[in-house]
Amino acid sequence: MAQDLFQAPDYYLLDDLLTEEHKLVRDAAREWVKREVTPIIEDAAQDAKFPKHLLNGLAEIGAFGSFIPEEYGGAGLDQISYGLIMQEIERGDSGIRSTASVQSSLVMYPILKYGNEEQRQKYLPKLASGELIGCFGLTEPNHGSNPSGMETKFKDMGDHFLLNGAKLWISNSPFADIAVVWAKNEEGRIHGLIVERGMEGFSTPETHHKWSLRASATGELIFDNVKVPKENLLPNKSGLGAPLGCLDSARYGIAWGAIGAAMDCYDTALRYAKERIQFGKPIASFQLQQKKLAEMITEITKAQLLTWRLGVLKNEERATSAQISMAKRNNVDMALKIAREARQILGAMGITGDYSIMRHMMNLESVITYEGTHDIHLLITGMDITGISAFKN
Ligand code: TGC
Ligand code: FAD
Repeated sequence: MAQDLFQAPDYYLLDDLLTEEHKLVRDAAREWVKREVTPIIEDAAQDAKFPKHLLNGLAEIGAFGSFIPEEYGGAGLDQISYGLIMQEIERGDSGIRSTASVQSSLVMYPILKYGNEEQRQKYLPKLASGELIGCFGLTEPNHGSNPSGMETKFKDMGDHFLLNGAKLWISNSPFADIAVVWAKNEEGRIHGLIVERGMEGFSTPETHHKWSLRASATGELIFDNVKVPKENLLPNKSGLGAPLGCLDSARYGIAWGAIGAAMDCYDTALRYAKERIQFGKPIASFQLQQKKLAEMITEITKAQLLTWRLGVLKNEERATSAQISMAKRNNVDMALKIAREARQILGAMGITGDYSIMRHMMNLESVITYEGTHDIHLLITGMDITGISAFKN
């Protein structure tokens, strides 16, 4: 991998909208990515290995539960700081951001919001420090976009619950210590349960041969008559709205993260275009290449503005699920298109691991699929503006 010369584009002087704390948090994450992620990420992706040694550093920069109150070990930061951390980590790699956003939004968030005090005290400080790593099990082999149809179920056995079923495509599952699992009770109501590694009948086989998110470990969660203690049920919210509420937090982080991947592709392509000589001139002097670069910085700037505003609304607890959905869809689509164009600017060099672009491009194929596919998010906006659900008969 070439030296990390990243310079973040800020065409509309958006730094002026950030507080000193935002900039400190963002710059610490940026430096950490340059120092720890860039030098190893290409090999990790080529070898399809999650670089576990990064977990401590992620905890140190506040990437695990930045918005979780300090009394539970979190950093107690606002939503814009959370977004900026996700942006910087995904500038390095979407898979590393996945680990951080799953831990923060899909494991710590439900324990904070839907758990009781005992559960918060037991799990949150250890999740914040990285002593425990979590995963989130919603998707099943037969139920991806429509989680309401889930088949994983649990039965009340008096002194414990008996859990049966399977989850697929679960980030961090192969090494996670705990899983927040969504399952139906005997009445068909969805609840969250904390399942711990080591419980009999619980296994987490890894999913291999991915061309995307290769530096992230993805796997299954299999429950074969797992005895889950009753105190592991998240008591404060049930129904599909409970897991979907966690997705709001994660989708928000992804909206920021995708900007990071796009910024890296743009910055790499701009530098390359100014240095690469063809026909006796830098390729940056050709109008077609300038058009590509001009469109990229325009789209990045629009996404930055959209997402900053969303962060303000989120801080004020006024952001709607539909607004978050729009930002996730727009920004990931924008980043994927930029990755494809940037790859072309680098010609043949763009397909190598000497540059980050092809890795970002392949990663973004997962990012545009998980946390709700691009199409599902279009339909969420459609439902919001028409009042008619395309999902219901
Ligand atoms: P619908 O009838 O619309 O809603 C059911 C209940 O949920 C409420 N609700 C929400 N609540 C909070 N936040 C949201 N975003 C919500 N959206 C809906 C809704 O008000 C209702 O509440 P109530 O009280 O009336 O029961 O549900 P539906 O079955 O029609 O489905 C709607 C749809 C398709 C939008 C939803 O199922 C959906 O978003 N599907 C996409 C599935 C998805 O995103 N899966 C992600 C899995 S996790 C993941 O990918 C992690 S990757 C992590 C990484 O590596 O970074
Ligand atoms: P499907 O739902 O089968 O969709 C297939 C296609 O049909 C898509 O193009 C979709 O847009 C389209 N489609 C579906 N329904 C409609 C409709 N009503 N109208 C129009 N088009 C429709 N899940 C977790 O629970 N936890 C995780 O940690 C997690 N991590 C993941 C990591 C990776 C690397 C990946 C790739 C996925 C991960 N997922 C995770 C799963 C992810 O959330 C699902 O893949 C996603 O929700 C889509 O489900 P699906 O793949 O089953 O596609």
